[in-house]
Amino acid sequence: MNNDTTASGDDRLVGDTDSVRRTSRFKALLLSGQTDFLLEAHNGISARIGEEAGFKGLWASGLSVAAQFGVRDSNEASWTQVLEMVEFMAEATRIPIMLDGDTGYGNFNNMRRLVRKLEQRDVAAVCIEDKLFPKTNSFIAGERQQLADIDEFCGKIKAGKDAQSDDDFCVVARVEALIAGWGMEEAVRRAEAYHAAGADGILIHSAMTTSDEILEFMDRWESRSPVVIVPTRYYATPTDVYRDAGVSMVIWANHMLRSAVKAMQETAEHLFTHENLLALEDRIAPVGEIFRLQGAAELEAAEQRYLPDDQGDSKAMVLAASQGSALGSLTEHAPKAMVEIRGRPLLQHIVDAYRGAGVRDISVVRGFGKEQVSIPGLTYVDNDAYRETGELASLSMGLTADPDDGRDLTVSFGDVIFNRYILQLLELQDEDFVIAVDTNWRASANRDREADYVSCSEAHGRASFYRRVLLEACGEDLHTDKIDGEWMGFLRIRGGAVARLRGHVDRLLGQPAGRQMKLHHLLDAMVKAGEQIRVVYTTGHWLDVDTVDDVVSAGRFG
Ligand code: SPV
Ligand code: MG
Repeated sequence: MNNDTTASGDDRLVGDTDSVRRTSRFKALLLSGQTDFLLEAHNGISARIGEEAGFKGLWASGLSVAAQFGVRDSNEASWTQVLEMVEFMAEATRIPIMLDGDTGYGNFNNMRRLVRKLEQRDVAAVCIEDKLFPKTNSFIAGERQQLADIDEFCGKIKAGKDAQSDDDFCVVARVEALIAGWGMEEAVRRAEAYHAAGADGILIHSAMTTSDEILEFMDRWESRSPVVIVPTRYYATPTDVYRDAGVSMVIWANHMLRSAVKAMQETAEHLFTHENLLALEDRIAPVGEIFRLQGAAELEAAEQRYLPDDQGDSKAMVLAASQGSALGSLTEHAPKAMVEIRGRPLLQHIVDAYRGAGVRDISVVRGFGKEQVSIPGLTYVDNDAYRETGELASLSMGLTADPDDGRDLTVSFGDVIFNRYILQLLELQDEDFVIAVDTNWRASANRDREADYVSCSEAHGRASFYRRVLLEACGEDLHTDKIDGEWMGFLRIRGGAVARLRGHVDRLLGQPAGRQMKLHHLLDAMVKAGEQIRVVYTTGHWLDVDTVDDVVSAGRFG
């Protein structure tokens, strides 16, 4: 092992801790005496995915970065374009990154500049290969490729090492002699020269489908310095073979790009053929997952800290007083609104959707397990009589606590998650009362679950899109012939009409069964009292979380 280094193989340095520089962590990995793995990444999001999977380091592959730009791995992307991409990768992660620096993009002078620029961008290491600029990927006619002059390449390594200001920045020298058909002797001779010139490690590359060459090199090299390998072609070799041979680092060099390409081809083909998103939706990442990977939550928190406290021109009320007993043990101690979906409470997903649509003033009517409903930044109203009362009573308490300040109000339930698209759809209607209705109501009917069915002035169809469809009746047991859809639980009330809503609520609560009434009773009674409730038809984009199956589906909702 090469001992003339500032970092050692100290395990404490290998961990993903913010306090240890990435350069030091990379160097510690290289020198750890164990076999570690770098995953290829080619942009910020693939880098973050690799980090989340648990990798301790990343390989910014020349092939993959070129490919995601849609160009060839022949230095067609300029070095500054590569640099910019690796900067995004470094920004998206905290683990060390080794850039595949091709030939160093020129001579010793370009190499010096490259190292300085990489250090500025917190890239931990660079690997350069002994070929000529512009290089060609090793797997394209490798045997016909020319190799660099040894002395010239050693000068490049020295220049890179002299240029680094962080002692732990690593320069790995890649030997292409086996690829170019120059034989084992030449490979070892070159590795020795590069090691003597100051390279922190040797990457020995092979295009064979077995690892024979690599293992022979390992025998001959006798651990003079750490060895890095790229088993793209000899993928069938069990990883323990590399471990036993003392390989320091294994690079999975292009597998993120290749898996993404396959998935994109399937999606493109599916969409072109079927002109429909339905069968695809469950097979691809939800949009919410993209937001998460982008760090949307952090921005939201920052907005709360730094933006003026603009309450917006509309507000929301979430009715979340019930226990949700159909969820069994999940809601034994915690209310339904706090059941975790993808690591966050259901209510948080709802709040995120409202905030995403610009609604910042959100009140929540809570009841069962109220002390657990404590997401910051919300206004809470308690319905302590949640066991004896229904949704209507909760709404009444919410309205009583709410100053009628002329702003529009959207009422929804604490167990309904939705895309903000639904809110935008409601907002577009310039009416006193608007509800969202799902045309796909048969899915609920088939599952034999309780649902708020609606009958409307016009069934859903091409024509209804252009017409003003009004609610005619709402209830859980409408006759199938009369059903036009399922109410999703959203009621939007224009500012000036909130007082009228209060009037209807009070009137119903005055009736004997009023305190147990649900909101579908309210809608139905409002229509009977002559109110016009505008219906907006849509399909999907929401989920009523009633059962454990729903919780599972919600995990895929996006
Ligand atoms: C890369 O990932 O760009 C590499 C490794 O250089 S290879 O494609 O195997 O040459
Ligand atoms: Mg490459």
